[in-house]
Amino acid sequence: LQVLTVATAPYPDQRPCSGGLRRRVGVFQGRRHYLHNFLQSVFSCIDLRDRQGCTVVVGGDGRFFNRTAMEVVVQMAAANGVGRLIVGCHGIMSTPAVSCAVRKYKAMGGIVLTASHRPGGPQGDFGVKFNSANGGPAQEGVTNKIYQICRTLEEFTICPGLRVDLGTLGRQEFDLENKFKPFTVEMVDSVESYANLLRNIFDFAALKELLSGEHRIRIRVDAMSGVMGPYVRRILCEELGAPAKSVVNCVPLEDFGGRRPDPNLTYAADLVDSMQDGRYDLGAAFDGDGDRNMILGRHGVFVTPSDSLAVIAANIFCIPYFQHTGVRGFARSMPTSAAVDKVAKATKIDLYETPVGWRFFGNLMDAGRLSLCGEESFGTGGDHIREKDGLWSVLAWLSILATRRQSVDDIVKDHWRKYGRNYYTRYDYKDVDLDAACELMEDLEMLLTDKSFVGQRFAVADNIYQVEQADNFEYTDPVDSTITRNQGLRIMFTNGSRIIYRLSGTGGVGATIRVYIDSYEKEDIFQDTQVMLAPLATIALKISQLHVRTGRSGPSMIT
Ligand code: VG1
Ligand code: CO
Repeated sequence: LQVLTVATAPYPDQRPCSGGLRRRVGVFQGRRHYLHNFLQSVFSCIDLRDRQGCTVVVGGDGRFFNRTAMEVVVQMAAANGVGRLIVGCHGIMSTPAVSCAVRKYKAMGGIVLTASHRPGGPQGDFGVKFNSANGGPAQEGVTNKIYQICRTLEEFTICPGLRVDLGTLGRQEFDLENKFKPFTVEMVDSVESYANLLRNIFDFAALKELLSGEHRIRIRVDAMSGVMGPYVRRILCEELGAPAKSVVNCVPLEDFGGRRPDPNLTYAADLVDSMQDGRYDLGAAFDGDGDRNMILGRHGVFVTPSDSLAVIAANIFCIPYFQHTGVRGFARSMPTSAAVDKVAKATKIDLYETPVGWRFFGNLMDAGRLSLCGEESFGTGGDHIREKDGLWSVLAWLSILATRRQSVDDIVKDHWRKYGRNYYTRYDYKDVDLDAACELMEDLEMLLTDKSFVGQRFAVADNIYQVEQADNFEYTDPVDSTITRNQGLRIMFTNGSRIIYRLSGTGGVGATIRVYIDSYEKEDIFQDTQVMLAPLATIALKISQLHVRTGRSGPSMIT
């Protein structure tokens, strides 16, 4: 097979964010060699000596353009000296399964074709994510290097004649010109190796008893027509005995059936509705690539992701894996509620507060300092891989239910009784004018880093909040001492409440402003979240002048 070098012109906008490069499908289709350029930069960023003959894992969430892109990945990997590609059957593999495979096959890295929870289809989004040899999202040094190469790229190499059969399991070999060794593609059953990983973490016999034994509970799991369908069918139904009808939307669709594969109360409303009548004891949904999860209790009672993390932490020894490894540390991203902090304190386990994005957790895990972590954005996971893991989180909850034999609701309420409750909400303002958003953040930083800001009191009705500390969050990695700055504006009040302002790093057009509100109550734990947080929300809007400055009258979404 012929290896071609093709001349190209660089795109200055290919800066990868924490979720890789995410763009409208039209951008990938319409701009000449847009995908090729980015992939070349990914391959070029791997040192030539490391790249020759190495193994790379490729998966995707099955969205529109996945198949086309997969062919390009294979042709370019071959031309760039990769020796072996591990590919999910039909080019489909969840993000956690890719992380698992990178580690299992000792690959140089992984490529995931996904735009996560973003909509799919010809009018939707597509994306390319690059993971490092530890199986986790690439560190900033790597993504910066990719971006630098992107900006000056003049050519890429490709084997245009290479045709791979994505539908047949097993090994396919290709002889390239000027190469001694054939290039091999291994189509693997990624569900099987991922299932095997979970078998070694959880007590499958106990879970099987829970889902299909005499006193079984009923579950409802929505794969949202994303990548998770085959995984939940195989693991929850075939292996753990849940009835077939307990899993829905299990066929991966290119447009996710027109719905957004975003597991929250807004986009997984069908699931919430189907749980209203109390038929199911636990409900769960995933995002397109299977790393995010939402947990619901009977009647659709919502467990916030921050509470989910704290509850798993408090019940961590219901999971056999942690009985063996012990617990090295807990972590949460900075905007995630401080609920898990209370568990860490009570159990005297180290707690890390990191910037948003999973890569910071990966570093701590590699150093043996972290066992369980999570983000408010519907992500939880352990150190078995280096990505958040949706199905792992569901099995973690099932393990807790199997051990405690209580309802989801009672477990959460007991948790609040013991540790107090962090009321938590997030306001998103989408598609805000970029300049307006940046100016808002700059002015806000000036305001709240001024010396006079600390000690100020804000009152709404008879609630008074006094500022204890305010800053622009910065993180020093305890393992390699790298400093990451500018990670969100924080206002911390004397009673432990927090308001955080942050610009999304994964957005497409314009800016998305996120406002996170976290408030701790020791006694008053059974109130409505939005009612409880209303005074802080008012203060958050007042301080930032958010509505005046963005011309909005309310958030685009509340989670
Ligand atoms: C969002 C979430 C963040 C998450 C990231 C990738 O980032 O807030 O917690 O790690 O998406 O998730 P941002 O910068 O838009 O707030 V995924 O499922 O897309 O890999
Ligand atoms: Co995702």
